Amino acid sequence: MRELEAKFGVDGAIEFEMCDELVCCNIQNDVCSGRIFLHGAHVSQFQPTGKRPLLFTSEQAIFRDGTAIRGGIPICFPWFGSHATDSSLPSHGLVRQKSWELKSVEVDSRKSILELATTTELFDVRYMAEFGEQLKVTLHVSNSSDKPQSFEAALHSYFQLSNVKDVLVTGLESVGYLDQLEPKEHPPSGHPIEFTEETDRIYQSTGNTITIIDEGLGREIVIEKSNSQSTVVWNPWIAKSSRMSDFDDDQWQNMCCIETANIGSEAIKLEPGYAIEMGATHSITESSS
Ligand code: TA6
Repeated sequence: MRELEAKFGVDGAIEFEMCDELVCCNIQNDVCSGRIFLHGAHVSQFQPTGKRPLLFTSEQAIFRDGTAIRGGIPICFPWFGSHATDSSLPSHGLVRQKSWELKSVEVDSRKSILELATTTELFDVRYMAEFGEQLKVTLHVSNSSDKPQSFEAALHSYFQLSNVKDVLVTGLESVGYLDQLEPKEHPPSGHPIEFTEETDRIYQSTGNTITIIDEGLGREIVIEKSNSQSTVVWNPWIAKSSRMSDFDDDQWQNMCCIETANIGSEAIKLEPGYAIEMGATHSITESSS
């Protein structure tokens, strides 16, 4: 950690500490604070100055090698969900449980930009996290092999809510979806999403901006995607929460995931040496009331 502090540390702006077994970087500037782990390049906190935290991180989250952090923004890559052919491989890919290398830090009074990198057998991966008035995260994937390669990716963002039963999610009213729990394809619902049970949906062919309307906290969370054609909406509800050891039984009430992704039929195929970026800009608008 001393090497990180010497190379990247900025007193009061970029500081490193251990969280259990993992190294995290605490970010502070005039407009926000945040936290990112080298483990999984995992953003776990973002809070605009004077506003409530944007992201949900489980109070039971585990911070150690080989375990994905429950909450924040896990990076799912190069596959989403279970591996297509090898059930022994981890859910949601390899990189959220890897230690990434911090490549660069750029700070000024209103913006802190960190770039991290990792590799897999077939890809070079970079991740830019920009902590400012908004939280902007960008995944850059390049095919480092000598053959065309396909991958899935998702920024599996967990958002802090007053109560999931009281929020509305707009932006997907006109998009059909696969209900992963059935599984069954559904036509567009024609209305905002309300959570009344375990919800695990994949919306395809949509780059739409998503808004979480949370009257309980008097705010809206806006997720503007870039280069993403899939959106996953998830809440574990009661039964699944009770089966998650790194998640309190009742915490399902205070979160939902809106995931910026390219998965399934929207998986990305890259020619050798080619690259693509996918990202999301997250912002909070406080209701005028
Ligand atoms: O994105 C929704 C989902 O695929 C759910 O099916 C649920 O498994 C969730 O991700 C969390 O997965 P994880 O491997 O982080 O427990």
